[in-house]
Order: sequence, then C-alpha cells, then structure tokens
Amino acid sequence: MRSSLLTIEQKILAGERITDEDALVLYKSPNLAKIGALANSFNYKKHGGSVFYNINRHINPTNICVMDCKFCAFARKPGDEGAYAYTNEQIIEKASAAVDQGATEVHMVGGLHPRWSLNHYLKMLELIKSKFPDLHIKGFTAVEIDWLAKKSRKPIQDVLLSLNKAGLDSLPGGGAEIFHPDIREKITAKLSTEEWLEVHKTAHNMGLESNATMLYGHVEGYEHRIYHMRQLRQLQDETHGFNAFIPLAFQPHNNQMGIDHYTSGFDDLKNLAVARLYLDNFDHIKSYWVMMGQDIAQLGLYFGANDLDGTVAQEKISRMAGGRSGMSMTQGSLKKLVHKSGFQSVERDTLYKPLRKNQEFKINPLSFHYPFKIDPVDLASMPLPSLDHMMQLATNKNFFYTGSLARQIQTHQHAHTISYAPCLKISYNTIPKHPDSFRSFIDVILKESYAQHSHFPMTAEVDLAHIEQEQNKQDLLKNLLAFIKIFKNDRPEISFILSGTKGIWYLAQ
Ligand code: V47
Repeated sequence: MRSSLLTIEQKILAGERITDEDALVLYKSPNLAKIGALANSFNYKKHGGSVFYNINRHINPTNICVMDCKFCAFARKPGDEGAYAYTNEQIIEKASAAVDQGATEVHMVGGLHPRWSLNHYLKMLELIKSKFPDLHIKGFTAVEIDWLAKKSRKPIQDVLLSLNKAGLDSLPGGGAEIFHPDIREKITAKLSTEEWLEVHKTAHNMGLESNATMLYGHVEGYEHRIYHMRQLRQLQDETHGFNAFIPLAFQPHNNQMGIDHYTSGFDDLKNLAVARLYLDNFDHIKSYWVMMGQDIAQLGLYFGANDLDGTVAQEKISRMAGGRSGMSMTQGSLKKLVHKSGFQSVERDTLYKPLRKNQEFKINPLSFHYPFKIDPVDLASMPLPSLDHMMQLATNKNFFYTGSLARQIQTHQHAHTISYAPCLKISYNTIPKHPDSFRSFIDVILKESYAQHSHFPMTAEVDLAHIEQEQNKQDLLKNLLAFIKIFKNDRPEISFILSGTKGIWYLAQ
C-alpha cells in the first residue's frame, strides 16, 4: 500500500516501525500539527511529561585543526588569528569552574591539533580525573578518536581502552554531520561514515555509551537525512549503545559553502518530530537550544523531544558560526523553560540517571493523548466562537488540541491563507495544454513554492478568472479535470480549490 499520512498514523498507533518511505512522506507533508501530535504522544509513552536537562560545561581544548571542513567556522590553522590551544592548567581551571557551578559533566571536543599525541590526551584526562573524580567526562568525537588511532597506529579499541582508563566516561555525538556520501564529500574530508559508525560500535561493544548527531539545514535534502537516521537506527538495533539523538541546526556564518540562512522553525520542529518517530529505538531526543534557540527548543518539547541538553556554559562552535542563543543558560532559566510549557523538569546525569525532580507536576495524560477528540466548532457562530469554546481554548493543556481548534476557526475565516503553509496560486493560463507535461509542471511549481517558503503549500488554488474565452469549452474542461486528477493523485495531502467566478461561470455555461 502506498504510504500516506493516514497509513503512517495507523502504523504508529499500532506500535509498528515506520519505513524510509514513510519518513519521506512525513518530511514532505505540510501537516506539522498532525506529525507533531503523533511524535508528542510517542514521546509521552516513553517518558510521561518529564523533560531532562543536565548541568554541564563545554571545554573545547583547541580550535587548531588539520582538517578544512567547508561548513566549519570554528577551526583555525596554527598561527592564524584567533587560533588557540589550552594548556592542561587552563583546562583544569575551566573544569574547576564547572564543578564550582554544580556541573556533573564536561563536554570536551576540539580540533585535530597536528602536534597533540594520544599521550597528551591521556595526561589531560588523568589530570581532570585526579582533581575531580566524580565529574563525568563526555569527550572527543569519533573524528578525534579515529585521528588518534591513525596517528598512533593503534586499533580504535586500544585507543578507546586507554582513554577510558585515563578517565573518559562516554562519547558525544559530534562529527557525524551527514552520512550520505554525496553530501558528506561536499562538506567535509573527515572520516567516512563507516569509520564514524565503527568508532561508536567499538565503544558500545566495550560498554562505553555515546550519542549521535545530525547536521541539517545546509545542502542536504530529506532523503539524505533519512539515510543518515537509517544508519543510526541499524547500529542501535545491533548495540543499543546510543543514549540520545541530537539534530544540529546549521548556523550559517563564516562557512565556505556560501550558505547564509538559518533553518526555519517549521523545519526544526518537523525534523525533531520525524526523528522521534523514525528513531524508535533511541530513548532520548534532544531539543538542543544552543543551535535552535530557546523558543523553538521549548516548542520542540511538544514535537517529540524529551531533553534540552544542559546549561552548556562556554559553547564555542555554534557561537563562532553565528549562533544567536548565547553561550550558556542558568539552571533556573532551563527549568523555567520546561515548566512554562507544562512539563516536569528532571535534572539528570550524562547517562540519564535522574538526579532531581524539580517540581511535582500533576501531568494530565490527556494533554498528550492522540488522537484527541475535538468538539466540533460551531461555525455558524463565527466570527465569534462560543464562550464555551473560548474556555476550552484557554484552559485545556493539549497544545495540539488548542492548535487544531484555532486552525479550524482560522481556516473557516481565512479559507486558504493559513499563515504557516500558504496557498499556491496557479493561474489557469500557465497550466500546460497537454496532460503529458502536467507532472513536470507540478514539480516545478511546488519546488518554487518550497524554495520561497521552506515548506510545501497546504492548498493549491487554480484561478480561472482569466481563461482565454475563445477556447473550446469542452477541451478546456477536459484539460482542467485531467490536471486536477493528476495533481490530487500525486499530492493527495494538498487541498485543491478553484477560484475566479468569471471563468467558472463561462465553463458552467
Ligand atoms: O561535530 C559544526 C557541529 C558538532 C556547525 O553528544 C555545527 O550530547 C551547527 O556534537 N552549525 C559539535 N553545527 C556539537 C555536538 C554536540 C552538541 C551538543 C550535545 C552533544 C552530545 C553533541 O557541531 C560538530 C559539528 O557536527 N557543527 N559547525 C555549525 N556551523
């Protein structure tokens, strides 16, 4: 059966795994509310209304790097302005400041310094652990591990064993970028997808847990994101060693790819929701406020995410690439972000052991229920909904319930100009005169609309106002009907309407 929003919904509600084809349908659909509601109820089944965060600090030991990744704004060559390499004393100072602020974790990742050996890393770790034995060190991306293995001519496993012995507790998810080779080779010459996966597989087999990231919003397409997540889902089926998946929204300053736009909130939320539904074997999905901004990250909690990452202090990678959300958040502001959206905040350690429940919330399961029942809106009473409905809108806790009611009213009043998915207007005279050309025409206009709005339209409106009236009415009608049929067959999720009374009158005659 062809995949559609309806068949996917049925699958998810029956607890079945969605396919790559399903994920593509979700990515292409403009129905963000439905996809969000599905991801929200999926997340609720795993975590109830709890949202995790931790108190952590980023330490980027050096930005000097032998690599030249086209997307990266962080790396410098030795001697470049702004190039730095911390001494071990400086690193200890930063770790000490982190502990003073209550951090349970340091997140350490950096460039591939040409003169730093495996021994240098071992000393760094031993020193931190000797001073702060309880501080969890989540350190070094697969890129750094692979580089150390190649440099020291040792197998990955030996490198990981010695790092672990020196104090490394787990691996972060960085360096994954996008696994699809067509895109990967355009943006980076760093380790291959197979090598990235091998590092994490080896770590998992040794009992070291890790995370996984995906860098999106640059030159990749939906298919590449799905390919990326497929590799992760397969490895997770095998090892169960990943804790969290973290989509990283591309920050567009100072790159060599000519990209200057931020991701849209629509794409950030959709991407989180698809990831939640597709990566069914990942326990945790992070709504990473550093890259998405605090507002979208907060909304992300309704789109399948159950973790905000941490206080983060001193994050540099996104900052140097135009990150707009600041370098750190206090624990108080993180908690507020969670509570104001109606969730329970839980401080966790790196491996998701709950440390502190902050506020006893009575979460109403109905807030997350899907499918939810929406009382039919009394459209006859428009433009003012009844007081009863206004009360429901104001007091109920189901984000999507309220959203759907509001949308019914909005659609009723403004028919076809829903602000987040505008109507695609097609003047009848631009439609090809022969059905053989319909598909390529539809493809072009949808792509143009997507390029303009970053999402597909919810409604297509064919305007008959200016039809050339000297045409044969029978031919005109036949062509129009054939167009509608092909359009609806290919894009059933897009509503189709006709406008232009003059033209419709002409045809009716
Ligand atoms: O590996 C680089 C990415 C990663 C940009 O495991 C960029 O818990 C966006 O991996 N725009 C580092 N992203 C960050 C990272 C991470 C962050 C938070 C939590 C965890 C975790 C991991 O940042 C890099 C790269 O993929 N990156 N440049 C940029 N311009």
